[in-house]
Amino acid sequence: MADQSVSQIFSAIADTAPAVRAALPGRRVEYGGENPSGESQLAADVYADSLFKDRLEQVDAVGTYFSEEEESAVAVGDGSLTVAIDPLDGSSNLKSNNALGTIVSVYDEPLPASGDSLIAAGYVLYGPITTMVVAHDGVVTESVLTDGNQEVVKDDLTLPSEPTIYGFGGRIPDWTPEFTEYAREIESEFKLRYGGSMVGDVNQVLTYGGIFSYPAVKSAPDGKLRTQFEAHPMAYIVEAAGGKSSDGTQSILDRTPTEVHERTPVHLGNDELIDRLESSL
Ligand code: AFP
Repeated sequence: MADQSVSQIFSAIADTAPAVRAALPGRRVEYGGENPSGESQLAADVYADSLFKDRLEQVDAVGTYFSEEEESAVAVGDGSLTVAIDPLDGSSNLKSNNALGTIVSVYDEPLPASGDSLIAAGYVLYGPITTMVVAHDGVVTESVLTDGNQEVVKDDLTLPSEPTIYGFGGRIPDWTPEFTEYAREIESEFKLRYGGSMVGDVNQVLTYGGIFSYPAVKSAPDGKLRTQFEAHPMAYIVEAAGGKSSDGTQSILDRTPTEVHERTPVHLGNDELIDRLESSL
């Protein structure tokens, strides 16, 4: 039953993603509003949110839709599942025409909820091609999405065992001394890949092996990224692909936020690099 529900949810995401992508060129302008995290919204953020909500409303298993762009949950049906979504993550990349994505979490509890309540998570990457990565039951699959078509290209995606890249967010002067020291070591061993969109940056880690961090910074001790909408789902995916996640001390999936738009430091990647990070912080 859960398998069928998860597959219906991600079919709905795959069906909607081409329309979201097609709408981007005309929606690079500011919408005039702010999301609940205080960030200004682009017309594309608001439009993507409405497209996903309308489509997920048609999936029987979904009872609640909770978007990063909205203050509170929206009841969309009688189903027992909650879909949390960041409809357009990295939307500031739209101005410079760089990668962006959609992040989707499927919880079997109302939010705020612990990462243990996730039953699936996935993302769409709007890169040169549109791909969708979905984690469920410990298996990660990658598909290529073209209009109306979903072609699985990897049916058991795992993190490469020899990591080669890293991507760290936040301004270097804002990093803590402990994270700065860790970063200096990592910089001497691996190649920098950072694009400012979590989906694009984590996708690179899944492709090449390595580590993505958006650490606690002096001005924002809880980091920048949202637990329910960004950190939990990406941690779920990376752990299902054989890697590790950490908020600096524990798996991100062990975190239960007290409010839905709460933030957390995020570290995702190969086991050895996350272990080293936790002993450095
Ligand atoms: P936007 O959606 O405002 O572009 O933010 C994207 C994001 O939440 C996440 O996708 C990135 O990893 C992170 O912020 C990038 O933050 P910096 O701009 O500080 O590098």
